[in-house]
Amino acid sequence: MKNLVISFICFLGGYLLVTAQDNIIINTEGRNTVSLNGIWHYIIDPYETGFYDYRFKERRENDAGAYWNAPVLKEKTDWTEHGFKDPYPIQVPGDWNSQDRIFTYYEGTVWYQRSFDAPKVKKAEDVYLYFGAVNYETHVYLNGKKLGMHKGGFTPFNFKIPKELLQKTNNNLVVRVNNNRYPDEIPTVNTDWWNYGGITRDVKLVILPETFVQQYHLQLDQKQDILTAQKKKRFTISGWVKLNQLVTGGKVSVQIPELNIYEDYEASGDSVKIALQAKKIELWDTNNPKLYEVIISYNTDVVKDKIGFRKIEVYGDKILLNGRQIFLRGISIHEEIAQEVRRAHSKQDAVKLFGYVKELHANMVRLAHYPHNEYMPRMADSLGILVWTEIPVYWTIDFGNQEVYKKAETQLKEMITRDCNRASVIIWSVGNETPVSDTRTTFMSSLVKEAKQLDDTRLVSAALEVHYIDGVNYVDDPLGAYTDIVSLNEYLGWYGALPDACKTAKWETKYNKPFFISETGAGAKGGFHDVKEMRFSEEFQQWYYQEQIAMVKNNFPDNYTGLSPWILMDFRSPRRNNPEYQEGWNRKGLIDDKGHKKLAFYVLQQYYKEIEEQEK
Ligand code: GCB
Repeated sequence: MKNLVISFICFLGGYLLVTAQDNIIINTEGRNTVSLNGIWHYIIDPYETGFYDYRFKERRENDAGAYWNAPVLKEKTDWTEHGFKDPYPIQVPGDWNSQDRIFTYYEGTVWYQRSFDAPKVKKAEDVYLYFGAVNYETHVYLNGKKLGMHKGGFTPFNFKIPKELLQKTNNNLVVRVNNNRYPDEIPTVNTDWWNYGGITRDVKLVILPETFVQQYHLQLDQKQDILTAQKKKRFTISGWVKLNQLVTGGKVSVQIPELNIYEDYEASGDSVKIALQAKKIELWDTNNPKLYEVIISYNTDVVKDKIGFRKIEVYGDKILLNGRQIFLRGISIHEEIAQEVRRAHSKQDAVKLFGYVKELHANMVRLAHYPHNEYMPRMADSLGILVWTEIPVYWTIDFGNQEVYKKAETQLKEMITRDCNRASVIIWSVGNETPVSDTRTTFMSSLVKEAKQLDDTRLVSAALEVHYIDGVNYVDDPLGAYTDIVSLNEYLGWYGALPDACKTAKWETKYNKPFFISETGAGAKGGFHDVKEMRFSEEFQQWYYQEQIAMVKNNFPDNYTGLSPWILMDFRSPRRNNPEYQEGWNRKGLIDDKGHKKLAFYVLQQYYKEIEEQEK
């Protein structure tokens, strides 16, 4: 037994234990929960009347006009100007835009309400209220009291419900959601995707002992040489377990029964450093996504997870998975079910999206441009699909603003905290197509450093842009000096030239690092056929993919390590208003909004099959 006792304020081999998002409860699926999904009620509140009084001052907690307070009407003469009732039902989880025509273009405040009965708890247990994600700003009230607020549309958050606040029955839960866009938020005002508002992911009560295992990070130790570990049959799994509060004793234990690991640690402070030895580990790989049951406990609190162990690293200009060079056959995905014009949020949605990914013979997905729901990386874990996941630092963020940096950093920490045990996640991306300037490079490189400090078991990247210099497509963005992989979005043949420009294009990168195409794509309206020169025809898109693939095969730098074309499916975008071909959709999907596969799908599929064959 090892007794590694550490205080809660120190760094652990590169892991920063104290973060702004220290209170996120991870792996809620492995917990005792009560779902609050289902039908809620809503009020659309464009003037924010429920929040501000007639002088536009924030309402006091007990103000009867505040929408978090349920109206109490005793006499006939009593009156109210708000209330949550049928016929104003809204489905949670779910974006509001897709639920009723009155919401289609709505951006602003919507109040959500539902009531619930207290779950059965033991005396020494607490109830937490957990949200998978709400876009964008959320204020949460229970029985007239504010539990807290959160900003950021794609990451989880939770609040402890004070014991004295929880009633046996009929607890009145009210959530104010606002999805207005602001220049100093993340993302900012301008995006090429739909700003779906609402409680877009699962909501649940999580029942936990007073002291519980809140977060943990267990991965193969990045410092060990994986081939030596395999040869010598000596692997180290390292990381940490964090409790929700400071303790002065008690036992943290980590068990991986299949590996015969049963280790106890004496707890002190709120964190324990973990180092486990194993003789033989079946490594998690794309063709063998082995997951082990891991049981972590503190005294009576027990949480189970399924974790894969693998090593991802960069060696020169190659990416190695478990010491073996890999080529990323990727595809970019937005969190959307195009056929239903809505955000994706469920396990079934993940099954659907990954079904297409598998059909394409891809081994990697870029989850663009924000952290997707947790079902996605979990499913990727079980299918052996590698994942790039990203924070919505997109285009022209207010890079000079420290407050904005803090918001980006918070989202980065929340993303890493939630997904740091997913073997499939190999790349944290700190942003997309940010315009080069010193201020921006300071901002972005600080995020890269932060990501590395929080987690050294993955690679860090960002999607960069290309510059044309003397007839050469040159990737020299100074941010490339900081990232592990130099990733590039390029649209040669769509924006600017025609696809056959690929034949003579010259490509160079300043960096001797893996060179990855994080985006390439062309628009086509599904079912529209014409000659290949006709923009928006399926034939044009097919031609584009043929030329791009020929280019990367024959005419690309040697450090080319893969691609994640733009994009699996057509997706909604307010920026795409060609009345014939787009109608509010970005049409670069390989699959259209009816689920119909366009010709280009098969071109990419063929390329991926060929690579797969060669790798056998
Ligand atoms: C890009 C962006 C992506 C857009 C895409 C496009 O470079 O990263 O968000 O949707 O181009 O279709 O132009």
